Amino acid sequence: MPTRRQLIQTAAAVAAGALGVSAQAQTVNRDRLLAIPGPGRVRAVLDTDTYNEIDDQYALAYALLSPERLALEAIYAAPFVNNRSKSAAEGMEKSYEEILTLLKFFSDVDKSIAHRGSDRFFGRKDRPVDSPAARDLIERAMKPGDDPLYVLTIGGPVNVSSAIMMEPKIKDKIVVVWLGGTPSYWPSASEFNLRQDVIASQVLFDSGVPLVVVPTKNVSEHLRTTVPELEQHLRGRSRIGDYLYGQFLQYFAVRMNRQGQSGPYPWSKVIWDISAVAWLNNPEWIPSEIVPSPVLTDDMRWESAPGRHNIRVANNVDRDAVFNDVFTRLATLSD
Ligand SMILES: [Ca+2]
Repeated sequence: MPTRRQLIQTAAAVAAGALGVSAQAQTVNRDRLLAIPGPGRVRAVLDTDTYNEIDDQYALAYALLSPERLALEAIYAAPFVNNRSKSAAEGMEKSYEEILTLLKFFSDVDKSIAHRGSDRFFGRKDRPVDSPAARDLIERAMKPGDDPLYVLTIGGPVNVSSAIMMEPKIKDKIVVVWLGGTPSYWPSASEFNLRQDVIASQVLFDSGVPLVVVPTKNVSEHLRTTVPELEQHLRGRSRIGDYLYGQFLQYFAVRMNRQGQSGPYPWSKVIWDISAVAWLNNPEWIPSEIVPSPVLTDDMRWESAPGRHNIRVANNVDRDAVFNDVFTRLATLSD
């Protein structure tokens, strides 16, 4: 007769074995989801702090104008705090309103595609923020089928990280494509999207969710454009092109004023957020590699640690190819 102690040891060994198998299955599934997506249409949602400056608007229009590649099922408003918003709730609400403003250009898109997101940031690591966006993402991700849902996240990742914590099973069903942070060789991890909510950003790197990161420094910051370029490729091509051009001019005027520039100045502006959409439209434009996930410290630095799972990280951008695609598609939206 086995003793009680032996029975407990056997049960523990079986449990550990099962855990090992499940961890292995999770790794196999993550590697499958991190593969470069093949041709054809993919399911996607867009998580955007739309009103924080003037680049999310391009990304949203770009996503909706890529229908042969992206089946865009939902758009989530993300919170932000900067000189355009004093609180997470205000930033999220302004983003939601900006999404609705942009959707007016798309008469064939149902407005119910837009969802409000988190009205606050993470206060503690174990307290996700419940929101209509997080709930919609969970419901959408858990639909039966093998096709992953690409979560294009172009703001602070509060909505998606909350959804991952509320229903960890979505990690087997989604791929998060996050525009944010810096390359892990950079001395600081700090950047606007990441520092909006450091805890939410840590969840992305620690949860094991299939993650594609498009860093800002030295990668998406290549995506700069200028007033003369937009005059040539955007202005007068479509109503939405004129809207985006107008926002760009306003932004330009404020910046020049702030810098005390009155004469001609070779100013350019990064349109960061189009990178996440561009990676799906053509992954060759934004080359990437599989690397162990870095650890994001509380004081916003990158550290390496043994035994970390893999993520995919972009390391370059073909700026001309991406803007050519963006401008061509924006010109196709008839009034
Ligand atoms: Ca953004």
